[in-house]
Amino acid sequence: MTFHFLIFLAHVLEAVAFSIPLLEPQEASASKKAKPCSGNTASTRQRWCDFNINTDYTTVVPNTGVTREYWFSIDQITIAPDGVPRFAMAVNGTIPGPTIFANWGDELVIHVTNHLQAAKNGTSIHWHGIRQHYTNPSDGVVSITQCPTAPRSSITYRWRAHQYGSTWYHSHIGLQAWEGVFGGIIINGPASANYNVDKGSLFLTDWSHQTADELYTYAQTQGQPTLDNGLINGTNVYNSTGSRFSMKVNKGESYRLRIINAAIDTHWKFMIDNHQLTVIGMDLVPINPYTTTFIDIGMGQRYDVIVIANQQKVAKDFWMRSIPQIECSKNVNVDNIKGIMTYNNKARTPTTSAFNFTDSCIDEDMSNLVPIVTKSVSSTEWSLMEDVTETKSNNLFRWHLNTTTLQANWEDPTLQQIYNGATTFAQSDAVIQLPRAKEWVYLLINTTLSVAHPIHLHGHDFFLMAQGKNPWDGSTNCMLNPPRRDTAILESTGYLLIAFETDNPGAWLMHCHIGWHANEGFALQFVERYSEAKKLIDSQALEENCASWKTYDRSYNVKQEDSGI
Ligand SMILES: *[C@@H]1O[C@H](CO)[C@@H](O)[C@H](O)[C@H]1NC(C)=O
Ligand SMILES: *[C@@H]1O[C@H](CO)[C@@H](O)[C@H](O)[C@H]1NC(C)=O
Ligand SMILES: *[C@@H]1O[C@H](CO)[C@@H](O)[C@H](O)[C@H]1NC(C)=O
Ligand SMILES: *[C@@H]1O[C@H](CO)[C@@H](O)[C@H](O)[C@H]1NC(C)=O
Ligand SMILES: *[C@@H]1O[C@H](CO)[C@@H](O)[C@H](O)[C@H]1NC(C)=O
Ligand SMILES: *[C@@H]1O[C@H](CO)[C@@H](O)[C@H](O)[C@H]1NC(C)=O
Ligand SMILES: *[C@@H]1O[C@H](CO)[C@@H](O)[C@H](O)[C@H]1NC(C)=O
Ligand SMILES: [Cu+2]
Repeated sequence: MTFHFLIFLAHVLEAVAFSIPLLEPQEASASKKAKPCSGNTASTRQRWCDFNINTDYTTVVPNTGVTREYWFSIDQITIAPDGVPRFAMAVNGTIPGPTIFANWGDELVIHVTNHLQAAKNGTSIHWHGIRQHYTNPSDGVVSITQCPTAPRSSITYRWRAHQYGSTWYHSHIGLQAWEGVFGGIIINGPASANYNVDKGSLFLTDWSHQTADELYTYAQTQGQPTLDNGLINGTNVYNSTGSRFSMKVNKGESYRLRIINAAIDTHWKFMIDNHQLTVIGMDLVPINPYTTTFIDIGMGQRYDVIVIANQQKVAKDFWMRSIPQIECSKNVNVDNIKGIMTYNNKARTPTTSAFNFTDSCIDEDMSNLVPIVTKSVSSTEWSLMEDVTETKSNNLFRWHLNTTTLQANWEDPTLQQIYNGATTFAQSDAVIQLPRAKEWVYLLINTTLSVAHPIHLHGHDFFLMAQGKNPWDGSTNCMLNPPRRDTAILESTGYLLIAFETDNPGAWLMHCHIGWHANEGFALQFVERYSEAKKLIDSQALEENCASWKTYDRSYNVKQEDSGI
């Protein structure tokens, strides 16, 4: 109770300070004349116009008055990122797709047109990590917030950049994200340390010469397939073909890299030989900077790092290494997923050595991940426990949370069911209802199996309360300012305790970000504040998109062969 009162007080204070409180959507869009904002400079990164790195972005958002509109075409292509040609799917023909750039507070409108008619694939785009505060219908997850968007049809997503930092968008149907349908999102705002140059997104992906859809049969029957290769920002070498990613730096300058793990089933350690990395953010949460020789990055996670080019006396060319951790990843090109950071104009083959590391699939140390904007967790109103198991039925692997494996229907998304007034959901929809506002949910996930899983929650940054190997002794992080993010690792034979507040009505998926596992049912959904969620639905847009999919499906008889997400 005391806690709720404090939160209320904080809102009022901020409203006085900035006159732009963000409590409910009506107030968020209540327009005040927008001022042009010049952002910050290399030596004032903590500032952002009238705001700064300490501004609580969960309650305050700059009113920029700017709407950024993008048009995406989802295409089928042949591509040879490592010299070996392959069929792929991509946004506007490139892997990664075009980057979305915005400023903190901008409105985004993105129109997506499906051109996957030959593959007969529906599509959707999910804006990973974007809070979608009161815009759940734009979350872009088939079977949950929409039907698949049919070939030759379009869909429009609208959301506001309430957070800032680095993230990505990707398809959220079947394995399409890992056929190449993804790209970066950069939302400019303050940063917790200074740097000279923003180098943009740096995607770490695994890659195979067969498509993910082709490998899925093996994944379902035999388990984890061995992948051929990995790419750094969409390129690498394989058997002396292809070309390496290279990045030019000038001595004495500092560079920001926005590192994203977009792999289907690879946990990376990332490092640049001889250079320290200063980590300034995880997912979309700015943190107190800390320095390390490498980062552990799980699927779906992001780290913002600053590299200072101060090793020119050691060499002119350095390896950038993306190293699959063999405890949980299988790759035939483990030692050669590399790019080059060069102080020259043209990169030459480096002779530098890697920092020492121990192979493992774990998160960065929790004690290093201290958010700048301090937030506290309250004691729980909802304690949920989910154990993770795997079974074979009809000879195919399925993942279960508390014995439930998600099997949702493309043509009957949760939001449609809610709009139609459904009060109960099928067991196979794996719904947990959270009917009341401003309550705290604690969710413990644990497993006896020796497989690690990156757990991703939509619509919220959760608080990381406990994480490690079984048995859990019951202790948790301090309630004051634990790490906050949208994806965290459930270690093999381990546990993960996360907490979040019911502050965002909608149908929100929580799932493992390993592509195979999500397809095999490792997911559940929270229906948060049902009656308010219902009011957010644009039934005409939802129904038109579903109608065009159903018409397409009747003509082409498309088979749904996965969990539906
Ligand atoms: C993507 O392609 C579409 C259609 O060809 C084009 O209109 C649009 O400008 C492109 N978008 C970007 C961000 O490159
Ligand atoms: C997309 O097309 C591929 C290749 O035709 C197919 O294997 C896959 O199942 C389709 N995926 C979806 C989500 O329809
Ligand atoms: C990676 O590719 C994206 C998209 O093409 C580009 O915006 C970005 O600058 C590249 N990253 C680096 C570090 O070069
Ligand atoms: C790679 O090169 C080796 C040695 O030249 C050759 O045996 C092998 O077949 C090649 N692999 C592929 C996939 O091209
Ligand atoms: C890695 O460890 C070995 C053995 O302890 C040591 O000789 C070597 O210098 C270390 N390498 C680096 C880059 O720290
Ligand atoms: C999961 O199962 C456990 C053990 O049966 C039970 O205590 C718990 O409430 C279940 N969790 C949910 C979210 O249903
Ligand atoms: C998960 O944790 C709970 C609470 O500590 C414990 O009772 C349960 O046995 C654990 N389950 C697994 C699969 O480790
Ligand atoms: Cu998993």
